[in-house]
Amino acid sequence: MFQNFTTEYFSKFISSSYFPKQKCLVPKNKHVAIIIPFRDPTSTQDRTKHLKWLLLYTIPALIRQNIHFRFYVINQGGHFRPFNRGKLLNIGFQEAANDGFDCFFFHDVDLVLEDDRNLYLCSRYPRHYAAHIDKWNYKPLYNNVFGGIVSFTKETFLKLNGYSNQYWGWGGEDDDLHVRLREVGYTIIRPYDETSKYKMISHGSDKGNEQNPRRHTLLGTASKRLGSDGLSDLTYKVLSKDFNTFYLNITVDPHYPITNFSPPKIPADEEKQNETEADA
Ligand SMILES: [Mn+2]
Repeated sequence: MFQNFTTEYFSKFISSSYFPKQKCLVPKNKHVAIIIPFRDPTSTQDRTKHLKWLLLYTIPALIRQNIHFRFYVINQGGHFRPFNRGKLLNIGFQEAANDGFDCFFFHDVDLVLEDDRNLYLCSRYPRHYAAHIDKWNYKPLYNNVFGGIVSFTKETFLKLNGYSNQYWGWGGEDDDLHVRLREVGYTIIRPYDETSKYKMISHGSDKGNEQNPRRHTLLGTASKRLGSDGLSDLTYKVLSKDFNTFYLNITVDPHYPITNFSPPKIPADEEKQNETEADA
């Protein structure tokens, strides 16, 4: 899988971060944390393969861009609950900010950049990177689409109070973030079309990440929740932290609220564990 990496590349990754040799030309926001929300419920390890492909293509590109970076893979552990992309990204932000990173990419595992000129850097404005994807003919799926990959400086992400923590299951958290963006006074900025192109690794829908039936209702109150729902009320438990050669793997329990509404269906054998989880 990693046959393209030379020994020199490996030796650069001893602390699972890459530090450029040359003095970086970018004066600030040069410590880039790439945060990947993750869980692999497939028997065929599909999501794990996606992660390897992503790293295989993206790491050499970032090295060529002379960027100091680290991949944070935030793996949803604990009881098998609906996936919560937004909350995992908040957790990744928190962990990476604690480690001193000041530029954050919130990055899906199945999007691979096509062009080295697509620089992984933060500007003072939040940017949406994943508007031009092969699957959608390299056109934004809708006007205000803000999913897939976005970049933020620490200051800006804090202003938005991060993502909402309340979207359990597929959908809505990215549009909620866009509402926050507008509330704070930003508009969507995208890198130049020609270079910011992505391939999406094709996949089916994941078990435990079924469409969240509450997402439209939640979206209706997005601006009201900005101050109270996000980084400010984020709770989670780190279950394990493993420094792999190419990324930091953090497995977390994202504290699924036991008093929750009607969640998307969970397989029956997982349902039995419900009563033990009162630590939310
Ligand atoms: Mn996908």
